[in-house]
Amino acid sequence: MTESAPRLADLPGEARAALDAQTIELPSWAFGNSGTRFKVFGTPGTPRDPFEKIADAAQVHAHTGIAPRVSLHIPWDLVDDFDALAAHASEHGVRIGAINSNVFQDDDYRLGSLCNPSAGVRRKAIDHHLRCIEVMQRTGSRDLKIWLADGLNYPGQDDLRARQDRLAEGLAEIYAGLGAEQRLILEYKFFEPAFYATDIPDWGTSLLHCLALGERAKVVLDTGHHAPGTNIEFIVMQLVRAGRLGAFDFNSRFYADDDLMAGAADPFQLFRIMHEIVRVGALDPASGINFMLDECHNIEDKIPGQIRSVLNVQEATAKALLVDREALTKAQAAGDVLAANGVLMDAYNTDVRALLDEWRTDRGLPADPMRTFAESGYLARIAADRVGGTPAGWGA
Ligand code: LRH
Ligand code: MN
Ligand code: MN
Repeated sequence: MTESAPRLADLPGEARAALDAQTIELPSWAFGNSGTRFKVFGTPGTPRDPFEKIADAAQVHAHTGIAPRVSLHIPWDLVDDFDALAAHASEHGVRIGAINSNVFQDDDYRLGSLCNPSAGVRRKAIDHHLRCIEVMQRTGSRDLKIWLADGLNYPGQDDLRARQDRLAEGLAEIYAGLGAEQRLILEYKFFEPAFYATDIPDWGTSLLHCLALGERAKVVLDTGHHAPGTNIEFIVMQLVRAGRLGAFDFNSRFYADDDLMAGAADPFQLFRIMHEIVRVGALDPASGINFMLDECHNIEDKIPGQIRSVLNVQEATAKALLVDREALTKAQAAGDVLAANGVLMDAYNTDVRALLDEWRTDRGLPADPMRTFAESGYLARIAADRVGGTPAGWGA
């Protein structure tokens, strides 16, 4: 059945409220230069420091109205004065979100960080996390986000089990350093940079460590961190069910951890994920799930790349909010396979763009954020203004 595109007024009040409550957090590193191991293509006007990254991120929020926070990565975003950075964010209408600890770029971490066989290197990695917690106090951040590049390239290289024990010990010390309102969110990834065994390869391992740590330890699901064909919405459902889904890192992938714009490779998957979220009302910030992007824009302009990603997540959400839950439950209870599937597909195939244009104009935002940003001249302005200094890059 084809129906004309719904308008905002067609959304039930509850769905409208859910849409209004949605926020998406942007990664500071998406605004710096990035690339592959073959080439990093620079963009004129690339931010030279975290202050400029935040100014760019604020453009995304100004045009979409749903991206009010920026995650930092430490030490990539190390500054002398984090109070000043937080104040700068608020002057630009955004605030600082999760603090990502980076323990994968020093030579010391060749054999890992929290899992390293050397007690001295483990100490250094733990201390770095404790310093990240100090940054969180300054910036008012709730989440300490941990992703470790720890792993092995060859069987026998180190003891798999001993590494888990070291990991548990290190995480416990970090968790104990958190403030009462702060959380530790632990990301998994099945491979890369290690190729034989990763120390936190999957949601089960992350969840086991979180369960051992305590209530304020939750799992981060990065949509690019699974083997091809993995049913990600199943993992979402299971973690939400356990009350342990702390955050998403949204991005798209065709092959490995491609970090492309969310919703670009597989918008249907994004819809299925958002359906599991909407189904249990977990879009509400009170549910404690931080919806973040984790992306790199290797060849496209970064700010519009982030705008497009945010819009894609919002579109998938609006479609999930349009699922006729009553009809779905009825079809499922009757064992009507095709009708149940049809209910989901009807929602997915609905064009929600006009509805969301209306949602924006209602709030005094541009109906077409991509166009309005392109016409704003901001990119030309930063290209002219930001001369001199070193452009920030992934890993800089
Ligand atoms: C690892 C990862 C993790 C890092 C980010 C830069 O692949 O997804 O979240 O912090 O990339
Ligand atoms: Mn990630
Ligand atoms: Mn990743």
